[in-house]
Amino acid sequence: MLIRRNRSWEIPEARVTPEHMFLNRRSFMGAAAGAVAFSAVRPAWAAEDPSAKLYPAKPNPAFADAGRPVTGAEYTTTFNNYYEFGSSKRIAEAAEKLPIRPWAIVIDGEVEKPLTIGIDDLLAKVTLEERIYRHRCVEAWSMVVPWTGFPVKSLVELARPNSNAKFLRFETFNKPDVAPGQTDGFFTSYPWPYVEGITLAEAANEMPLLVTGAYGKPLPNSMGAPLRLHLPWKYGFKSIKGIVRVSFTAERPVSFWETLGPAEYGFWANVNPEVPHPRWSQATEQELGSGERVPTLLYNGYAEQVAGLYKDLGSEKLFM
Ligand SMILES: Nc1nc2c(c(=O)[nH]1)N[C@H]1C(S)=C(S)[C@@H](COP(=O)(O)O)O[C@H]1N2
Ligand SMILES: [Mo]
Repeated sequence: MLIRRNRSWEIPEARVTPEHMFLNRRSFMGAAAGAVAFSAVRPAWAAEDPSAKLYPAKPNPAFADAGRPVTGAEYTTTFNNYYEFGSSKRIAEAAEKLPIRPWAIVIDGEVEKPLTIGIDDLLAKVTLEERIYRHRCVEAWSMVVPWTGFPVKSLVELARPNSNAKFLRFETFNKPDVAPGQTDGFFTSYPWPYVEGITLAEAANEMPLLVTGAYGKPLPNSMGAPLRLHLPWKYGFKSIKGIVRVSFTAERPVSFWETLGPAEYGFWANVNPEVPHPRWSQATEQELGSGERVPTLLYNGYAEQVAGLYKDLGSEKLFM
């Protein structure tokens, strides 16, 4: 994402391609070429993962059809936003350097008892299911992915928040030794680690998913292994990857992109085709893979499931 805050924060043009220019046919073909490189790095994708036996998980029939065709894994696993590994979309190989075992997740803040739990112990306490969800990046590209994961609701039950808890704050790893984006020149000034947040009311909704797999296998590193969030009705930057900490808070968390560009990226970030980004329209989106341009839907098509969460919040900036 390109940030326009003030001169000193602007990314030099040579370092990042504005996303709407990036998404031409040629770059989609490039993604397919990237897939070849990806499988060379990890020949038996995820076969050696200790959680491999949990896959494929049972499909949840309520989310078996996203209304659009599933995007090929050769595209979605090699065309990514993961700034920890660089600002280009070709981070899959760099992301392979992130060790995903052992992997501990801290659950703390306004909870009865803070705890630290290993990813495989966490997986033993929840029930994995598959849900096919649309994903709409704020940069106006989109994809459809069969995710495997468990409802955020299950994590809330496990954490037992106290009555002060109003928000969930998610945090990504901070590992400059393996993440070039956290090491390299310009980007070291970014407010690492990547942080995102949702309200406790949003967390109680059926839609938010903590994702551990995709396409019937453990999640590849490029997509945020071993644990990422997916919020299909919000712009993609809310769907934080590489989670190491979930804190229950009384105060609204300030996210990574909100810190960098508060005029462009807000807390709510619900998808709305009628509310343009300050620098481009959000009316349509380009499908990863097919390259087709399709209309963007209110709440990314999930209004029935989530619109009720916002009925008393009319004064908030719900769509940025
Ligand atoms: N930690 C972290 N999480 C992140 C990002 C990131 O740069 N770092 N990018 C976000 C953005 S802008 C999008 S669109 C999605 C992309 O997910 P994908 O690469 O699996 O398609 O991840 C989100 N989660
Ligand atoms: Mo995004």
